[in-house]
Amino acid sequence: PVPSKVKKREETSKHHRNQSSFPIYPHSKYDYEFPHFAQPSEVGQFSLDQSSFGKGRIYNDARKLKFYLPPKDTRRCNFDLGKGYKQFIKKDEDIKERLDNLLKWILENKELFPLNEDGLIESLKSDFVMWRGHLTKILCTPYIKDSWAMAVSLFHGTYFMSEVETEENEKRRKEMNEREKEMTYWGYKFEQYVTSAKKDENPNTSEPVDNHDAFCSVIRSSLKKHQLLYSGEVDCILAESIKKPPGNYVELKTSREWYTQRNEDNFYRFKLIKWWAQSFLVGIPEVICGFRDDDGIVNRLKTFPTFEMAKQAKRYWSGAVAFNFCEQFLNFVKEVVTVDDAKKVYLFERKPNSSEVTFRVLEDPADIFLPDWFTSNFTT
Ligand code: 0WD
Ligand code: CA
Repeated sequence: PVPSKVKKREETSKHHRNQSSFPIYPHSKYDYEFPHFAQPSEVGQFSLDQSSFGKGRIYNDARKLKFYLPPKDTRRCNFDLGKGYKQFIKKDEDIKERLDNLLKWILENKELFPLNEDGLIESLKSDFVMWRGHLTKILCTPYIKDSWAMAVSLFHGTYFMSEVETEENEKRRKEMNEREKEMTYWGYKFEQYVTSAKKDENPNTSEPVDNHDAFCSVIRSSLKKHQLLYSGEVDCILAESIKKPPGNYVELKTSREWYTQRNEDNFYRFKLIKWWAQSFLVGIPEVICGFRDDDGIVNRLKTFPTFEMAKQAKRYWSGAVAFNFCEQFLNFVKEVVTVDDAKKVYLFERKPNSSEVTFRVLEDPADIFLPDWFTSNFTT
């Protein structure tokens, strides 16, 4: 018979070491005390426009940050989100940006990191580097059945994570009909109705919407022992606030008006968790939603304070489960990804509705996402 001590160790290791899959369920596995998550702190800002894509440049400043300028009566707005759709200057989503703009920010801000005599970066002093949106997806995994795939490379002691579009998501994107395409415009048009480049100027809804334009905040935080460096796109800032970023940032959303109790329940169940995770990660205190009808007309705005969302949706999801799942998943990534080599790419995949995250090594050089122009700035 196997001595009980040995058996016990084997059972524990089965769940923690050298496994090719990581479990998502049951929730009870992750239902314990909320893990320590450090107050997100802003360490940089950058802006993007049409010229930032591909080999283009970023602006190491907040030139694309807009001011939040709500209408006088937030219960009767009458915003037509379809206005100007024909003039939409739309990003080509077939071009994959991966981490490029964030890597450009790192190189433009080398002095924030320890350098050697030749000005080469010794270390990023972070375990993980990624977009905020990647962490949002990981956090929501226990409650949202959508597929995702994250590529990971370990380089100079940092795990870089870059999302890869899944087959299902690509299919959904490519098979959008004309109305669905127009609906993706609505969210950007809403931003234009309530923001302005100058705090003393009214929103201008006559100019074309260009979704290449973006303002990104770069954040440092930590989740238990994992140090995190990530960047997220921020919609606007409160003009009159005594708070400093990210405490004065505002996230804008649109959502279909609630016509039935079921509409409202589904909103709290499936949508609010995404909004909560996204804004909580950056420390954005409020999300302002424009409720629209099926013709794309917004009639009212509603503010959702980030710190109340988890309470409001307590019957549907737990922030502790989301964060404990994420913390353990990052442990799993560190166990699996062991070779420090920018050209070695591991893929972590969550298939639609699947109860596990699996991994494999990608062998196609086209999947390498840390470019030579980036890695050549590090000590050897
Ligand atoms: O897979 C991603 N999420 C990637 C995003 C891969 C590579 C690059 N990016 C870019 C985004 O375009 C954005 O400029 O990184 C920047 C920041 O991303 P994030 O803040 O981490 O992304 P996320 O939190 O998912 O989205 C923030 C906003 C969205 O606002 P809503 O209210 O819908 O959550 O960024 C925009 C969008 O306005 N956005 C995009 N816009 C165009 N194409 C995209 C996209 N693929 N993803 C996010
Ligand atoms: Ca938004």
